Amino acid sequence: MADGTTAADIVAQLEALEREAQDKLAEFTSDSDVNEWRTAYLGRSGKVTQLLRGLGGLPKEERPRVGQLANTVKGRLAEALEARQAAIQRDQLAGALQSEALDVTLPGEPVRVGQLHPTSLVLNEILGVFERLGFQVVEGPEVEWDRYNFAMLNIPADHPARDMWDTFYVEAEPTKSFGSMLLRTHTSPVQVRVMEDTPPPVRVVAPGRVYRNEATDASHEAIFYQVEGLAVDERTSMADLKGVLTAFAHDLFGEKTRVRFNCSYFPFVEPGAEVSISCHVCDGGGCRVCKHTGWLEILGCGMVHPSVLEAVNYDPARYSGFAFGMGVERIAMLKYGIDDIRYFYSNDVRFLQQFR
Ligand code: FA5
Repeated sequence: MADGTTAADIVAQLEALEREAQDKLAEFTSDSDVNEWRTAYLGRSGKVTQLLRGLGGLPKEERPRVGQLANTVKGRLAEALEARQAAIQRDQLAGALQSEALDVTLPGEPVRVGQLHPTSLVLNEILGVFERLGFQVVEGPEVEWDRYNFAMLNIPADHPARDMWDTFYVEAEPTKSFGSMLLRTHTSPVQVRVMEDTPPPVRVVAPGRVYRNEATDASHEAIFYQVEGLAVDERTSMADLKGVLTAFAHDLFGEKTRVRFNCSYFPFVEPGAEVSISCHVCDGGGCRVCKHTGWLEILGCGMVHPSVLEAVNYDPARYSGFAFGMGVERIAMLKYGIDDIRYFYSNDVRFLQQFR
């Protein structure tokens, strides 16, 4: 050979190269190290290839043997590379499994479960009492016609009683028979809708949201809930009204609760009354909650006015009925001892979570 390199030299170099390559490979722990190694030893201009270039200088008969050995070395290095890559992947997986290990026996994060709003809780309770007394639950629209909210309830246009229920009007063309469109101020229009659609006898309760153009304070909201009640039949009397509302008060506030009926005025009933219950805080003795009267007002009621019966084509000579309307939040305030109605809709979860 021109530079004096013999086949034995090349074989020795090949063996040294293999040892060096195997030693380095064994130390690698990452894919990027391995890739560099592949280029350095097995790549096109890698060390093994360079060594093989020297083959050309060997005598012809020695070249196949040395060439074969070189290929064997190349093959072994390729195998070692594969084995190392597999080992690296195994190690990485084992590491990940350990660091991301999940203890399935640990208690989980509690899921936050919602709950019913105090208004819904009390509303359900109120409806439950009346359902047991044989009343059916019905609903009416919140956006209502003047005809149902006022006119058919014996409150004609310009009647001063309208001042009691100032509301928000909807921009819609008033019609001759239905008048303007507005947000209902009470659930009483549902009385009219039910009687228009159903021949007597009727016995219904109508829950729902009502609206008033009203400055809010501790006992007044501009949007709140009412439950309306209506019972019409032959010979329905004030005694039935008193019996039903007394049973209701006893069911909701306890048997010991005393119930008081005071004269009051609503254009759609005659006679009209306001119902109060004995204060559950002081048991009627007088305290801050009942403003030292011993009584708490819960609703308005009365015997359905004959003009209302006539307006829905019920014969007032044959049929009579009673009606009542209560504020749901006010009842919830009494039941739970809440002293400001504005807590209900201020979205304070700390307040809402107290009621189940
Ligand atoms: C009425 O709304 C009549 N429709 C009730 C009625 C029905 C009388 C059937 C006769 C026959 P009043 O405006 O008083 O009446 O309201 C009834 C109840 O709603 C009140 O007793 C009170 O509990 C509640 N309420 C009234 N205004 C508010 C308000 N701004 N915020 C919260 N609750 C209210």
